[in-house]
Amino acid sequence: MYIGNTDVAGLHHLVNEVVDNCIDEALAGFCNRIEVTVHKDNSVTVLDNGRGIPADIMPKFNKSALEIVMTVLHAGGKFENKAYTVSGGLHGVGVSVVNALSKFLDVESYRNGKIYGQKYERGVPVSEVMTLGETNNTGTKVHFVPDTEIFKDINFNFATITSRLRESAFLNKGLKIIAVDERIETDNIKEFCYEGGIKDFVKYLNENKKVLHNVIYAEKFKDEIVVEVALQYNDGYSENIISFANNIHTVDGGSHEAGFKTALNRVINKYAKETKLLKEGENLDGEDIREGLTVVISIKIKNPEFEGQTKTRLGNTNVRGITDKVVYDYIEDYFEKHPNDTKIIVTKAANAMKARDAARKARELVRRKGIFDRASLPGKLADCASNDVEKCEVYIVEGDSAGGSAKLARNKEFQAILPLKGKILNVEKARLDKILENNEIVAMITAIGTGISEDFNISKLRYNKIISMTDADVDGSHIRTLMLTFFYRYMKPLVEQGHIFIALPPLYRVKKGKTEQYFYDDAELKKFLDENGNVGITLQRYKGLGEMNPEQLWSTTMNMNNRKIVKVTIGDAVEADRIFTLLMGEEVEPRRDFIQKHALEVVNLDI
Ligand code: 0RA
Repeated sequence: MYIGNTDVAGLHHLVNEVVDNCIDEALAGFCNRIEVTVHKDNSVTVLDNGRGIPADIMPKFNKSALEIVMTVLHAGGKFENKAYTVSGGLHGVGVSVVNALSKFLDVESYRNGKIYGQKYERGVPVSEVMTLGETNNTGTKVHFVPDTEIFKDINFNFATITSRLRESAFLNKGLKIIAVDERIETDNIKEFCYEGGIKDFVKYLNENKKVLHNVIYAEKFKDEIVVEVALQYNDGYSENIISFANNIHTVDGGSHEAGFKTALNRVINKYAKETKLLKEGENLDGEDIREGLTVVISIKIKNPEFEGQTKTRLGNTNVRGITDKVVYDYIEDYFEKHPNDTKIIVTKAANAMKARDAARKARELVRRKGIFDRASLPGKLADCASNDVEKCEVYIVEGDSAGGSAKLARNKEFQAILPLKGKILNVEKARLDKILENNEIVAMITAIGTGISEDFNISKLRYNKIISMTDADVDGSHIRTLMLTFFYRYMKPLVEQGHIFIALPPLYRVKKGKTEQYFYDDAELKKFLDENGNVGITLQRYKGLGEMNPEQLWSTTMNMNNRKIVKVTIGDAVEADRIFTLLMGEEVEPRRDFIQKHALEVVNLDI
C-alpha cells in the first residue's frame, strides 16, 4: 500500500527508501558517504557513515530504539531532532516498510563505539538486538532480500538504481555515493560525487548539446527557505526544467517553478526592451524565453506541501514569491556583469519569437487546410473497421512493400496500417514550421488524431496501441528512433501513458522436416541448434519485413495472440532526454562514443 505497487518500480523503491534515510542523515550534516551494493542473489546492502540508529531501550515501548525504527511505521519521525532541518517527508515512509517487504533483513548500527545488530524475516524480529562488537566508526548498514511472495521479479536494474543515485549526488553537493553491482564482472562500480551540486547537474544534462554560455548558478537562504537554481541555454529547441523540493522530484512543478518562470520572463523582457531587440508593444512569452533552456531548481523548506494526485507538485504558496525574488535579483545582477551572455540569451529568445510566429502560421495553415482532420486521413492509411479505440491499433510500417504485406496480413477489424516512405524528419534538428512540412509526420499526426504539443488532446486518440514496425537492421533501428524521438518530443503523453509499442519481428526461421519455428534473437536460436544438432535443418535469416509473406508476417509479428511487442516507457526522463539528444542531436563525437561503447550490447544490430 505504501510502496505504491509491487512491480519493477516498487522493487526499486525499496532501495530508494533506505537510501533516503541515509540522505536525511547527510542533509542533517552527519553523513558524507553512502554505498549501495547489489549482490549476486539480488539482495542489497546500503551502508552510510551517519550517526547510526540509537540502540538504547525506549521506556515507552520497553524495546530498543533500533527495533522500533525497524518495525514501527513512521517511527523515524518520533526521534525527530532539531538537527533534521528538512527531510523528504513524501517517500520517507521508513525503513520499516522495506523490512516488512523483505524476506530477510539484517541491520547493523555503528554508534557509541559499538556495533549493534538485529535480524528480521518479513519484518518480524528473529533475533534480539545484539552487541556484535566494537568500532571506531559511526553509521548504519541495512542488508535486505526482497520478498518474492510480494515482488514477482526481484531482478534489480542497475541503471535504474544508479540514475537515481546520481540525481541524489547532484542534489547533495559533496556527498559521495558509490554503487556496486556484484552480479556483473566488469565496469560494475559507479561513483558519484559533485562538488558543484546542481550546477554540475545542468552541465550533465547539457553534456551532448552546444551550450551558449557558462552555467548561471544562484543560491540563497531567504525566509527560512533555501533556493538553489542553475541554468544554461543550449542551441536546441526543447526546454528542460527539473525541479525538486527537499530532494523530491516535483514532476508536476508547483510554486517554486512558477516563481522561477515569472522572474525569468520579467528579467529577459526587461533586457530585450533595453537592448531594443523588441519593438514597442512586443513581448517575449514564456515559451520563447525557455526555448533551449536547461534548468534545475532545488528548494529546501521546513514543511513542504505536496499536492496533486501523485503528490509531485509543490503547494507552499510563499515559495513562489521568494523564488521569484531570488531568481530575478540574481539574473539581473548577472546580466549587468555579463553583457555578452545577456545578448546571446535575449537574442535567442527573440529568434524563438519569430520562429514561433512562423510555426503558428504553419499550424494555422495546416488547420485551415484541415490536414489534421479525420476527413483528410492519409490515403495510404488502411484504417480498421472498428470504432472501439480501446481495441484498435495502428502499425506504422517502414516502407511501402512491407506496408503492402501488412495490409494483407492484418486483422481488418482492429488493426490499421500506415506505411511510411523512407526516413521521417529528425525532429531534434528542426523547428515546428519545418516539421509540419514533412508528409510522413503529418500522416502520423493525422492518423493518430491527438494533435501535437500544446494542441495535444488525448481524448482524440484513434488507436490504443501505436506500434512501430521496422526492419531488424540498422536503417530500421534508425527509423524507429526517429519515430520515437517525434513521439517523445511532440506527443509525450502517448509515451507516458503507455500507448507506444515496438513490434519485434523474428530474426530467423528454422525449418526441420515439416515443422517451422521462428527465433527472435541469437541466444534462442543457438539454444535450439545446440539441442537439435545441425542436421536436416534449413535456416533463414530475415532482414527486411518485406522478406516475409503476409501469412508469415501475421503469424510472427501481428497476430495479437502470440506476437511479440514491447511497450516503450520512460523509465527515467533525465536519461531519455540525454539519449535522444545524443542519438539525434548535432554533436557527432559523443554519438560515436555512445555507439562504440554500446555496440557490443546491441544484440540485434546487423551491419
Ligand atoms: C532514527 C533516529 C536517528 C537516526 C536514524 C533513525 C537513522 C536511520 C537510518 C537508516 C539508514 N541510515 C540511517 N541513519 C540514521 C537519529 C539519531 C540521533 O539523533 O543521533
